[in-house]
This record gives sequence, C-alpha cells and structure tokens, in this order.
Amino acid sequence: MNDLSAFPITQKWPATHPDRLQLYSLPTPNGVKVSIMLEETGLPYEPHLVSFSTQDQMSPEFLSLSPNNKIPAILDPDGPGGKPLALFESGAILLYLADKTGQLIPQDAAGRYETIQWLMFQMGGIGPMFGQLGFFNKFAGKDYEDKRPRDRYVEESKRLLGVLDGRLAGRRWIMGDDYTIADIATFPWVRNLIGFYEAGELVQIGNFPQVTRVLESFVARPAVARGLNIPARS
Ligand SMILES: N[C@@H](CCC(=O)N[C@@H](CS)C(=O)NCC(=O)O)C(=O)O
Repeated sequence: MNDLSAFPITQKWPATHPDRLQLYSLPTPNGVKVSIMLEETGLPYEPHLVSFSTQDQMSPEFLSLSPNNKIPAILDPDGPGGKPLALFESGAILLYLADKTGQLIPQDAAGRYETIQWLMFQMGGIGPMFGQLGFFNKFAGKDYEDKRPRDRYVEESKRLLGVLDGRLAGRRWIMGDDYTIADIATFPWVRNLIGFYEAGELVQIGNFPQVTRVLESFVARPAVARGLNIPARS
C-alpha cells in the first residue's frame, strides 16, 4: 500500500487509488498536455479536478505541491527509486512521463535533445504568447481601447506560427515520423488559439497550412479526444 499522507494535497483531494499516479488539473491547454500524455502512454492514473471557479489553485493544499498556483501538477507514488515524486510545470511533467515510460521521446541522444528543444519552444514561446493574445482578444484585455498590446501579441503569434509551419513542412509531426511530447505540448495551444480564444482570423491561420494539417491529425487521435476532457468538469 502506497502511503501518500505526507503530501498535504491528498487531504483536499484524497487518493482512492494511492498506487496510481495522481493528476491535479483542469482541461485547459496546459492541463490537457498531461492528461493526453497519460492517455497516450496507458499509465494508470487518478485525475482530480482543480476548479478555478472555487479558486482551488490558491488553496494551501494545492500550493503545497504547486507553489506557483498553476495546474497541471502530479504526484507519482512510484517515482525514482520507488519513492513518491511530486512535480509541477507541464514541460517537466511531460519529460518525466516520457522518461518513465520510454515513450513519446526518441531514445537516441540527438533526437531527445531536438525534441526537448521544440518542447521549450512551446513552453517559452507559443504558450505565453498565445495566452497573452487570448487575454487581449477574448478576456478582460479586449475592452482596452488601445489595441497596440493586442497587436503586439498577434504579430508575435503569427511569427511563431510561421516558425512552426516551416518546421512541419515535409514532416508528419514536429519530429518527423515520430509523434512526441513536443506535439502534445504544442497542439492543444494551437487548438485553443483558433477555438476558445477565437483568434484564427486575427492570426490568419489559413497562412499556416502545415500547422492546420497537423492539428487535424492531432485531434483525430483517440487518446487526444479522451485527454481533452480530463479531469471532467463538474
Ligand atoms: N508554465 C506552466 C503554466 C501553467 C498555467 O499557466 N496554468 C494555468 C491554466 S492553463 C493556471 O493554472 N492558471 C491558474 C492561475 O493563474 O491562477 C505550465 O506549463 O505548467
């Protein structure tokens, strides 16, 4: 029996299956990266909903594991050395799960670093820039009269889409024939930009045919379709 009681997060979100990896998340573009990864790998896990409407991410129990008050976070009862491992930051979690399962990352050193490079491109570029564009186009920032902040993020998002489009030309996925954690990190954000953020026209998404082609292949994967709705919203 795995004892996770030393982790305060389990007081607010008790583990029904303490032998399984515990996921604390919400189906947002960062959250679904991890649920999609878990669905793709087949690793047994137990999802817990962290609701923003009740500010769960600010609770002391959540902050004890994820001090940056952001989802997703995990608690693996069977971490390195057989000891529990707690992790936050979606990029770190994807990398950890790829190493743990030996899946969705090339095993050769050069391919591994190239995949990490594109993972970092998403973490440092696509995620933050698309997120700002969402704020200025769909949320509170849309009411600002001065459109220069919005336009700055539109231009930067277009530039990033251009880089991604160039990379995908002649490739099935970001790493060629291999579907990897770089795709799992990137395409939930592209989907969100066009869908939830309603910014497809603004960034002229039609100018990036490789990106839209791969997005279609991504959302057609059964594990992606499942992961996009995990944890189920109440
Ligand atoms: N760099 C972090 C970003 C995570 C992030 O921004 N999560 C958002 C949801 S997509 C969040 O938890 N927001 C809650 C808040 O800011 O209070 C990661 O990739 O894990």
